Amino acid sequence: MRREFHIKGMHCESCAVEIKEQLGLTAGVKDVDVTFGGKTANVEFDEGVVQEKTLVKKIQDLGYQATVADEPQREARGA
Ligand SMILES: [Cu+2]
Repeated sequence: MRREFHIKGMHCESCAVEIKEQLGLTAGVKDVDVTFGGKTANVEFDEGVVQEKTLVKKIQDLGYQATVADEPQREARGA
């Protein structure tokens, strides 16, 4: 599944890079895109391996506030 997370506390582009790297190292995460300007992380992950709350905690552990965006992103691709 793919979920968007709102992130607070990023103060520069390297914050976004750090979050992207750390989420990318998390088991079950397939793809991560973090935008500093948009204050979001868009994460594709295997929900059988890792859960949203785990991803939120990962981001929090890095020193940022994270919440799951209310609207799940709908993907055209199947599965
Ligand atoms: Cu920074």
